[in-house]
Amino acid sequence: NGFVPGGRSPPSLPSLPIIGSLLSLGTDSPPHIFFQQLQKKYGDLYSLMMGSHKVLIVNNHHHAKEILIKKGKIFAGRPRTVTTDLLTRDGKDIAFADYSSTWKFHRKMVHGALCMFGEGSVSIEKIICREASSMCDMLTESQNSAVDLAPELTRAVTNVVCALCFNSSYKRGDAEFESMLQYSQGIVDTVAKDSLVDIFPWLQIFPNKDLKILRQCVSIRDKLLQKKYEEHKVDYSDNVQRDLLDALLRAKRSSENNNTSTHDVGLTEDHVLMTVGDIFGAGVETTTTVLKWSIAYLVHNPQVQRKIQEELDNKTGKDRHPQLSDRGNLPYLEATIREVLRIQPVSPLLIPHVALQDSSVGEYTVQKGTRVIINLWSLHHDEKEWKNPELFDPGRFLNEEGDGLCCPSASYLPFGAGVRVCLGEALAKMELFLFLSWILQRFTLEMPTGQPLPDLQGKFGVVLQPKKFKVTAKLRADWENFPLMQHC
Ligand code: HEM
Ligand code: PLO
Repeated sequence: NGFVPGGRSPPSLPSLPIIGSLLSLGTDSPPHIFFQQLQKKYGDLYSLMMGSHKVLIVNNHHHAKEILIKKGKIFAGRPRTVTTDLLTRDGKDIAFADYSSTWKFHRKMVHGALCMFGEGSVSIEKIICREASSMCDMLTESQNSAVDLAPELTRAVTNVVCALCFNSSYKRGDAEFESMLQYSQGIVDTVAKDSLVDIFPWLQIFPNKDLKILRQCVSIRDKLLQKKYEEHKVDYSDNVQRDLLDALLRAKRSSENNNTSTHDVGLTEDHVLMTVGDIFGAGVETTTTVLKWSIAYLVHNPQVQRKIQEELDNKTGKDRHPQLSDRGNLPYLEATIREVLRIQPVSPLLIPHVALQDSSVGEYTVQKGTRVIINLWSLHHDEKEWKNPELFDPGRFLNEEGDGLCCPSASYLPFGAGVRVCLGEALAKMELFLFLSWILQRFTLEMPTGQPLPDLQGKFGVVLQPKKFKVTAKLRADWENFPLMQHC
């Protein structure tokens, strides 16, 4: 298991509860930057105490890969925290569930259901294109005025994942969608903060206000999930599988009938609800965040936008919409997506891992129960690995000829790696490619006159979100007379 008897412990910060309070009270630096700065003093692998927990902070890719890949199973645990327990009914989901046979079963099932969609009659590609088309119509309507694209981007992304999870979609202005926007933001703002800051009731480090917001938001989310669940139960049939919820219902039924393969994983109604809640939540918040960051960087870098448009004009042309089979022909757009995921990783500290047994990292011993935080921000901004890491430069992902993709450094893990790797990587990449190519084929995104450029400092939370900003979408020359609504 890699345990080195008598080995050394990693450098440790003085055990100060102050670290916890520094993080919670928001020093000038958010946690991922603060942990990156601590490297100067303690090296790139160090430990610290957060309340009663020992936490190992990992800032380089060799150690990160040793943990996630080579010793993936040893470090596959998740900590239990008050906030994630509230969100997931004590870890009955995938992302915040500890390593167990139920977790393994859920992962396999969801993975299977996501793969199956690629082949079904209503393919994921068709669903994404339908949403991209409706989003482009909206952009045409609000042309030349300053708009916050976030709600429409979120609706488009939500509808893709809604089709996958619940076989349904939301129209503009739908009340249920509006309430989803609100509760989801409330959850993103408050959940999992306590995996960094232990709750010391006596110090009031974790604000009770946050817990109150989280409770309210989770309760609204739960009502929505319950409603979808009841609706599905009514017209469920063993013979048709409409979506992920049907797949989960089927698995639950066969586990109840003591079917050999599933009876020991104990699928309860809570498990079904929490797992579909995970995929719905992850499906919406991550992809939307990356689209918002992409737009922020595109308006900061009009030359990048022009280059993507040139590539689109040359390779896809103007008489048809982009499709997934164009992906190989549009390396500059792919490189731009990779660069956005590098410079603003959605999940800058991943989700904390836990050592399930005594083990080691590099030359250091790690005790069972240690929490491990992989600082993806440090990996993606490592000066030894990336030239001018703070510079937004999609070109770094292109080969010398500029006509193919390359990966200039191994210090790049936007979706994590190993047994806990992101389940939605393929889906997210399809969505990012199609939404961005559809928008940029027709529109140029610009700053409204007199408005400041978007702030490129992210808001730290369970996902690293950009602050709100408005842009104008201008139809490109030749598109004014193009017949609208050519669905793919
Ligand atoms: C986990 C990134 C989109 C579902 C993760 C992790 C990262 C990540 C870094 C944590 C890995 C770890 O803790 O080691 C991203 C990025 C996305 C994205 C950058 C978009 C660009 C999605 C989508 C879905 C999804 C669209 C759902 C369809 C999940 C799930 C987990 C996860 C279920 C938990 C896996 C586990 O703990 O076993 N993702 N994700 N993600 N992601 Fe994603
Ligand atoms: C987003 C808000 C939702 O209301 C609930 C939810 C469920 C799953 C979470 C997701 C939130 C945030 C992003 C997470 C995802 C599981 C995996 C993903 C943490 C909290 C990432 C990026 O790791």
